Amino acid sequence: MRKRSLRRSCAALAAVTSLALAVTACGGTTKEDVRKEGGAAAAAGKADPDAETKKGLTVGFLPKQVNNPYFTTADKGGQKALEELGSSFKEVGPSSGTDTSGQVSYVNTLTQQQVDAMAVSAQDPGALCTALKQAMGNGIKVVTYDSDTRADCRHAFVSQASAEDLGRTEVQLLAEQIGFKGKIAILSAAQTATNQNTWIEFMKKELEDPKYKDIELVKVAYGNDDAQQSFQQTQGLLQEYPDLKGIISPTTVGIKAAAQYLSGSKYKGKVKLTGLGTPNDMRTYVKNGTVEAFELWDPAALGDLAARTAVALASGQITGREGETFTAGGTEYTIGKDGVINLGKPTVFDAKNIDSFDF
Ligand code: RAM
Repeated sequence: MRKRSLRRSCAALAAVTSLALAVTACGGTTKEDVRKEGGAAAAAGKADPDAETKKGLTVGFLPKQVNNPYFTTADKGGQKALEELGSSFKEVGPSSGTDTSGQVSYVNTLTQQQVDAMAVSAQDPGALCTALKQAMGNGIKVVTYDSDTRADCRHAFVSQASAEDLGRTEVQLLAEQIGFKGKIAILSAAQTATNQNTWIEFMKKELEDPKYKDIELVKVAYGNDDAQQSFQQTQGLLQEYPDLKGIISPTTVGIKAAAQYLSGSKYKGKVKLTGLGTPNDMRTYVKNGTVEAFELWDPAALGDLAARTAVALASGQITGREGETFTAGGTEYTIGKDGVINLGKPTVFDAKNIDSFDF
């Protein structure tokens, strides 16, 4: 109780003074320390790797979109981990992948409910920052997973895989399928999505290699993680570029809708499609010859690691600083630059292995 009321008075102080001043008064960290040591992690004090894992915590999950099967699977992974650790799970979130103000309201709701930690997949790198900083000012640990915010707006980011690997390998997959020649397009999610935009930057970097000199990226379209819009955007791409050779869709909603469009059109098997999809969504299209290969990580494992990271932060075992280590589900993870924790390597799915996966 005392801790809660201290938190509240510190939060109130943060509201009337500058946050940095309030942090100094409440936690002994100066603005200068925060700047030097890397933002949110520095403000969180010192890690004690031997601290006991706390039980009875509440962790709120806030995905980009609640009615997206990818997040349903991811967040179930988080729920299972929290149950195992003796803590509670809750989930809130918008139904549209482009509702940043909705996400802000949900952050504020979780803060008002005084959760111990929140795991957020951000629709936009900056839009949630004020709300997340207020949450952190109230002692709430903030983990981003799947799609990051700016590094100073959270304690740690649980990343599905190296963003560079993901971006580059999607180009490599498509280039092989189209014989390193022809026009290609990208069908992305929301225009502001941190994760997709980072991957697209790396796709463009990969395309700078002279071996791709005969490939031309003609357009990046946005389907907003909405099935209908993604379907229509695919149709639009083929209308605008009838000689298109391939599409990369780095979103589970986008790739499924694009596959659906292609498989019912004269472009089936001719226009190649790859990107990030779930095996269960894509099985039909691999089997009917629309799609050769695509990739993804295990979304449930991502949610699991996000939950365990949130609990490690709330238990004081880590603060999010580079070099700190913690054990999650029997594996040791080291926090990298800017508080990034990598889940591992993605899997490439094709006709040979797709039936061994069920998610
Ligand atoms: C969609 C979302 C999510 C992304 C996956 C690949 O479900 O945009 O953020 O990680 O696709």
